[in-house]
Amino acid sequence: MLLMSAGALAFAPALPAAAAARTHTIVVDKMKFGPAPIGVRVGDTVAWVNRDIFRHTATARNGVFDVDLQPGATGSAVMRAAGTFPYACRFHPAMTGQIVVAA
Ligand SMILES: [Cu+2]
Repeated sequence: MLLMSAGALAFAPALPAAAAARTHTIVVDKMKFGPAPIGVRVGDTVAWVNRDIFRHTATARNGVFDVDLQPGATGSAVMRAAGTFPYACRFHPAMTGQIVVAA
């Protein structure tokens, strides 16, 4: 209970009437994309932080984003449309993820 009210207070100033664009971070580690971010909206940025020693990409299946991720680097893409966007790494097809973007 105490924890929930503290959280609500902390979040209150971050949610203005017209939500400002935000950046959502996905960590790439041990050949896996981290969990899909929650609450992505059109205009938000998704950033992938590659903690692996391998080069990866975050490549949307429909081509709306294709982010090159050098080892240790961060790459990002702005979500320009609403929808569900499955993506994968071009070098490691078993690495998959999904971004859900709300209008
Ligand atoms: Cu990869």
